[in-house]
Amino acid sequence: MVNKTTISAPAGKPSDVERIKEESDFLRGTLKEVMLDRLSAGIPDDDNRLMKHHGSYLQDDRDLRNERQKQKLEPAYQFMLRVRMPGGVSKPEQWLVMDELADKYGNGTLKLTTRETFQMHGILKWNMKSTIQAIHNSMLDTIAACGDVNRNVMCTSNPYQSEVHTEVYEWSKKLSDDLLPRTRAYHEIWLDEEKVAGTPDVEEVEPMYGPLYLPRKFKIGIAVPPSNDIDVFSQDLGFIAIVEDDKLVGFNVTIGGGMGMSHGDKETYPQLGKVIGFITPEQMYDVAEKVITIQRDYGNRSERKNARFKYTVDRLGLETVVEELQNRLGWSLAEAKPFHFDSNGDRYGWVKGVKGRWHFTMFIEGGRVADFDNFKLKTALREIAKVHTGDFRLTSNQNLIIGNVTTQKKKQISELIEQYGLTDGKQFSALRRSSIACVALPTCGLAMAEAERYLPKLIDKIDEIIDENGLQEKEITIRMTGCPNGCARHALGEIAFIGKSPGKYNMYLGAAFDGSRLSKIYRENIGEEEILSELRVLLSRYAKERIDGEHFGDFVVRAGIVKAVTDGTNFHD
Ligand code: SRM
Ligand code: SF4
Repeated sequence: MVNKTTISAPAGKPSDVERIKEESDFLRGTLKEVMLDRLSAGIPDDDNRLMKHHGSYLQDDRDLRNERQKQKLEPAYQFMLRVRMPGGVSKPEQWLVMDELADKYGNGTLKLTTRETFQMHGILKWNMKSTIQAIHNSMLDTIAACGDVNRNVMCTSNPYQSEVHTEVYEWSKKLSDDLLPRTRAYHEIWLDEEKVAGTPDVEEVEPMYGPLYLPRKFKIGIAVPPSNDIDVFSQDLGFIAIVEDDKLVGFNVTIGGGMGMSHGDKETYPQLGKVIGFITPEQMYDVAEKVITIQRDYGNRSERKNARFKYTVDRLGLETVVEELQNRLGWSLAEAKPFHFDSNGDRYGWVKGVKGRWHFTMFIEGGRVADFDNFKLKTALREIAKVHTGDFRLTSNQNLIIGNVTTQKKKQISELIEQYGLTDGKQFSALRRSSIACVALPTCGLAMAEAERYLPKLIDKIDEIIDENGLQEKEITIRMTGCPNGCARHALGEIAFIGKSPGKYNMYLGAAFDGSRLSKIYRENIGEEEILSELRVLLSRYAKERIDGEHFGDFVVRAGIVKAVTDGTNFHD
């Protein structure tokens, strides 16, 4: 083992969340009881912390906050619920369940998230158990979708395009299942399983996590080059599939990526994961388990803002962490193999994959599935799910693939696509097709400004500049978040906006189109007018001065408009 005197967790009083986990009896707390309490639609803070490990958060409708305060009512409490769905793959029957639950218990919409899963909003406390049970009956669950554990494992979408994609999807599923917490708390609280813990002969243990779980959330993603759709360098632990002679031979491993930061706090920053070596597929679980235990043992349990694995890696040093990993494994990683990414976006429209199956990638703006006034998106997808015999794949860019369509079914599905005006995005600018926005207001309690509700309107105006400069077909990634937590992976958008206060954003530029370089702050605290006037100058320069095939992010760096950031520790310089 690495010399213990040189490697340790930061000293300091454990954060309150550590106490809550410790006292929780393996994530039970008093959740069972408080969910039955009809006096309030909310739950106490301690239980809400535990609730995250069950895939949910208590929120309130922020659009109603002031009015309810004036009326001396408690906030309009409601729950957000996130599904664990590795690789984003859902069967049509599961889609129909989610669609129905959103109407029956949620706010009538579904959010396709940046980690390839469903979120529902607006669920009242008294409906939570029925909702979770219905999800469970559809063979999905919400275990560990949030909380201080490993989250939904992502993998590059379009798994049916080649046998390799199918194989990689299977690995992501296996990893997600094998890394689940072992506590039966979820089954007892939501699924009425009888309590085992505390009974005389049964001692509950968490062999990998231990009773305190991890210091913070932990995220894993698997990319299949040339697509870096899952932004592998933003993951705590990433795997890059290496394919030789059409066969999956293994994965390069990356560690220490992450996007979150706080405004004005230089101790926090987004970071890119670093490639540390190559492993075979069979070694994947071992590597994941050992990396997680390193974070369990050495992560910061005192200061949650610095508790992510990226800070552990930066504090201990990459070499030390790799040495510790190899000591724990008892073997060394092989040298990393060459790979090449060309984009972190999605490829739209119909594509024919292996076994003659078809896949249609459609653009879903902001990942919001709803019935809008002139666009019945939710109904359309329900009608497709009723006849579809393949699957749905939620992408990490908040889009949707109607996957694995047989040639016989293609005609029927194409007709529904046309009938409801579903879109491969081709009628929009390539910039709009390359946009992502986090949820933000009205449900996210941390939002400082709008994102999902505002970005489409801002893009309407940016599109005018795009048209003036003949850039309609230029894919430029644009991302907006309502706060610096980075849920839309802003630091990897060629143009990015981070909410500061209502209507005001920090503007970032210069990330690489393939997700391998971070963006850099360009303007602080600006509103729409300034955003547009800045973009007018930048996009016009890009139109005139770019070299052949040059992406916008590369252009702004080459032109000296912003500095290149390849290491998050320089993010604020
Ligand atoms: Fe996130 C917290 C939404 C992907 C970094 N995120 C939240 C919460 C739960 C707010 C809260 O803690 O009260 C948001 C719920 C809003 C709502 O009303 O639904 C929220 N995050 C989302 C989603 C739904 C955004 C979206 O529009 O798609 C994404 C759900 C993913 C999923 O299915 O699991 C989502 N969040 C991400 C990502 C992107 C990713 O993982 O690829 C990141 C950046 C990557 C990373 O983790 O470094 C991200 N979310 C955060 C953070 C900052 C963590 C940090 O390192 O500091 C927070 C705040 C926190 O944990 O304290 C956060
Ligand atoms: Fe909420 Fe901030 Fe995440 Fe947006 S980035 S969903 S505002 S936590």
